[in-house]
Amino acid sequence: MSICNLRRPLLRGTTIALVTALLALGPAQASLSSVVRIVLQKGRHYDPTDLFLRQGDTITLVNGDDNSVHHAFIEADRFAYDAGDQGPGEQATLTLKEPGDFIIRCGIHPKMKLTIHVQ
Ligand SMILES: [Cu+2]
Repeated sequence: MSICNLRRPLLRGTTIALVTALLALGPAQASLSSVVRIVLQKGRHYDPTDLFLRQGDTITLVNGDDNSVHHAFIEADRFAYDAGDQGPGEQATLTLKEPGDFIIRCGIHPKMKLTIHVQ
């Protein structure tokens, strides 16, 4: 019984040290890895309407409307993207693998445009 009481504080100290080490690693890894940008689909607009990104970055498209469905897509020479129908609150992701300028449109709202500039 006395052995158990002695071991508990030691285990707790080890756990705290491990968590501290992981927290210290987090920001360093984030700065080296790709970026995730949130784009809102709301009121028949993309917000923002222009995005500057690097290859490997990811866009998360979020339908911020209460009632509208959106359907983001890209038709480019080198690749195509189709998010499918996104109901209110739903998300879709797109990872950018090709450099260049591309326009993300909406299959339901023709005036919705988001220009992405990928380096
Ligand atoms: Cu739309």
